[in-house]
Amino acid sequence: MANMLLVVAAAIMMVVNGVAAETYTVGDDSGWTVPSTPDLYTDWAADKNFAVDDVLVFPFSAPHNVAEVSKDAYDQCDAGDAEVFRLGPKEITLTENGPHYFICTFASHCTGGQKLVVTVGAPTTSAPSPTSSSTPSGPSMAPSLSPSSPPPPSDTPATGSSPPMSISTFFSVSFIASVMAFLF
Ligand SMILES: [Cu+2]
Repeated sequence: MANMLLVVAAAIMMVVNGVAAETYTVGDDSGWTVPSTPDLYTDWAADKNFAVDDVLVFPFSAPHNVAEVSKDAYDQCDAGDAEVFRLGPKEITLTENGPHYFICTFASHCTGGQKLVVTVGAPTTSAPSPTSSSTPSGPSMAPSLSPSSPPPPSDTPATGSSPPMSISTFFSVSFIASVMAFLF
């Protein structure tokens, strides 16, 4: 029975967390190299919506390499003490929201355009804000800027009071209920 509950819990996590991670080949057919046009990697990233757990594959061979660096290092093409991966192809998983900067540290390749910035979790045109628990930012910011209605005083009877459900919580509970109905 405990095993069954574990399976159910795993299924719920998959339902709540949604889509699987994507894998992107940097530069597509061009690979990771000094590009023929300086904007190749900017253009490559421009039409993609990167998410946490997506994977970038940098296809290269010596003498190229890849390092994830700070914005300053990216701007100045100076990797400093960042870890440099010299064996390609190299897979790098995007583990955090925000911008990620990559350069090749060999000779002047970076200044020649072998540099990439991808932004993870960038707002898309129509996506609702995710209810994922991984990002604690959000409604706590700027509480005084909007003049919208304050929460009304609650006079609901004690028997009916419960915290509001998010959509995903609702579906999770529904899912659990249907599984339980199936099991018993
Ligand atoms: Cu290079």
